[in-house]
Amino acid sequence: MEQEFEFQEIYKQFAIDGDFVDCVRYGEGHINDTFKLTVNDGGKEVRYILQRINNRLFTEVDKLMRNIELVTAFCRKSVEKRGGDPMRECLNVVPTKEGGSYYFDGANYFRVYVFIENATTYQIVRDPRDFYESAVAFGNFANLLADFDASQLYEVLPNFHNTKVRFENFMKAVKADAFGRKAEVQKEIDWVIAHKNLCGEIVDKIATGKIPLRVTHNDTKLNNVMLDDATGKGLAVIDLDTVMPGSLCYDFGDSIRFGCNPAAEDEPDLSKVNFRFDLYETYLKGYLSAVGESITEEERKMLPVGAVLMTYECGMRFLTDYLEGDVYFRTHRPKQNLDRAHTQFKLVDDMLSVMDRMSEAVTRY
Ligand code: ADP
Ligand code: GN1
Ligand code: MG
Repeated sequence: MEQEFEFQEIYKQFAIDGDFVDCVRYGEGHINDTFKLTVNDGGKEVRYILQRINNRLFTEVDKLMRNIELVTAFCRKSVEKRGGDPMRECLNVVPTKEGGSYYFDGANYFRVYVFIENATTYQIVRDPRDFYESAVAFGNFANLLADFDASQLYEVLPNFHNTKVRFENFMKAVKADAFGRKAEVQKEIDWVIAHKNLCGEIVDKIATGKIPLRVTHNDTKLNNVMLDDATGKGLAVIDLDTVMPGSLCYDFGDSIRFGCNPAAEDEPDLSKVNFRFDLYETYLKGYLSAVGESITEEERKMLPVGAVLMTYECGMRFLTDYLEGDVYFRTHRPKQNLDRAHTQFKLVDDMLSVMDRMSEAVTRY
């Protein structure tokens, strides 16, 4: 049963003009509770995004929102500089009536964003052009963040893409077997362990300075970029909760993980799940055209590894959550996290079988 919130009371806390019309669940994010809020302002319907921040995960909401204010302010300036529309091309936090960036009702934390109209987020690539445009948008975002002072940002989720730490957490979940699900997924556990060697591929290069740590988005799936309905171009990169130190290879890799699969992330029928190499090339081309000069040779070389690694890590995280009783990623049905893990493992197998071609493609663009 979905939790109900007193939306009429909550919206009043924010600097929003107009009368409450409704507030309904929106989008397909796995972490926050997202709602579309509609108000009537003098006969005109105006929409907002209202989110309950997942404070089980983001325990320091103050610092999280400070990060978001810094990043959105930075983004706004750059959009203004190039003559763009900062109300559509960036996320805009709507303040509370007291001037804060979020509202705490004693139990839950809420924030409001200006609704970006006439733009869409996609769950699956329908048209390669959309995927290309998403690559350009994320590449531009990376390029933009290259000038952002990392020391300003608080690391909200430390070790977010530290795959070695993720593996340790996975093994803890296996050992604890808190929900008695281990026996059922022994084959999957063995698969994860058999691929353990992947874990250090990028983390170790960051540790030795071979790959630079940068300010990155860290959650670059297709449904975290809005495409303009009129032009089809990437309009705004959203979901800025995880903007933190990371690697370009992670951001590139996470987009590939999500977008190069023609089926849903939780598709139970694995015959529908496969790694579409043509879409990989499409994304690679768009990303490299936009990411700018700052990408190093080593980062370029490691882009395909980033794709395998993000997919492996995400599958491991889904399986961890399944073992821990589905407490992290939102689920709508039993075994959804297990289905999600399966799709990721299938994609890793597919990618590993074409690694040479993936690397060769990098040298072409
Ligand atoms: P989560 O962290 O749970 O993934 P998101 O911030 O990505 O939450 O929001 C979930 C979905 O809500 C997005 O995929 C997008 O479709 C929609 N959304 C988020 N922010 C906006 C916005 N400012 N304007 C329009 N739609 C938005
Ligand atoms: C979560 O919030 P959302 O749905 O964009 C998760 C990502 C995973 C993704 C898998 C903060 O992203 O790390 O890759 O699900 N976000 C967080 O779809 O853990
Ligand atoms: Mg999201």
